[in-house]
Amino acid sequence: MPSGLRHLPGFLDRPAQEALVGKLRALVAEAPFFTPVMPRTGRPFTVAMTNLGSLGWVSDRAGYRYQPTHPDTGNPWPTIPEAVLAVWREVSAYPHPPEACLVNHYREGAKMGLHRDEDEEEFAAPVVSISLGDTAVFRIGGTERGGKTETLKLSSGDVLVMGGESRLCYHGIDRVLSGTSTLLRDGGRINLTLRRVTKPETPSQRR
Ligand code: MD6
Ligand code: FE
Repeated sequence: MPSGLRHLPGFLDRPAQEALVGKLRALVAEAPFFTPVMPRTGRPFTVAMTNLGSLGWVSDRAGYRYQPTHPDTGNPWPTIPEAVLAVWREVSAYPHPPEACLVNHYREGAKMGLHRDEDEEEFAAPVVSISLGDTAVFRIGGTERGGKTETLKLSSGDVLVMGGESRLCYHGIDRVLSGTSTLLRDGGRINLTLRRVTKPETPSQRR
C-alpha cells in the first residue's frame, strides 16, 4: 500500500452509522443528489453526488471545479455535520477544518473510474473518506496512470485516510457488492470524502 494510506475498519459503530444516515437524509432533502457529467463529452457519471460545506465539487461540460452553491437549486451547500467534522479531527492530523464534503451515492451497478483528487490547492491535508452501506471494492495505484494497482474492501463504517504520498495516487471504485449491508433501506452505498480545498492563511506548522 502507498505510504500515508490508512484504512480504519469499523471506525464508526452501527449506532453512529445510523445516526449519520439520518442526518444525511435531512441534508439531501435540502441539497438533492444530482448526476454530474464528464467535461467535454457530457457523458453522465454512474454515481449521483451532492456536497456539504462551504465548497462543493462539481463536474459538468465546462470542467471540474469547487463552487459554493448547488448547481440545480443555486443554494449554498448545507453545513458539514459535527459528527463528520469530529472524524476529520480524529484522523486527519491536519490543524484546519475541511471545506468540502462530497457525498457520492452508488446505486446498483454504479462505479467510479480511476482518478486523482487534484482539484484542490492544499495537498498537505489528506482526503478522509467515510463509507456507509454496501461494501465497495476500492482500487488504488501509484501517482502515475498505468502503474500497478491493488484492491481493498471498504465496508460500512470504515474510514480511509489518503495522506502523505498516497494523497495524489490514482484510485477508484471497481464495484459495489449488493446486499452486503442492511444500513440503507434501499441498499447501495454512500461515501463521504472530506477535503481541505484552499490553503489556510496561517500555514500549518511543521512538526
Ligand atoms: C468512494 N472515493 O469511495 C470514492 N478519494 O466512493 C474516492 O474517490 C476517494 O475514498 C480520495 C480519497 C479517498 C477516497
Ligand atoms: Fe477520489
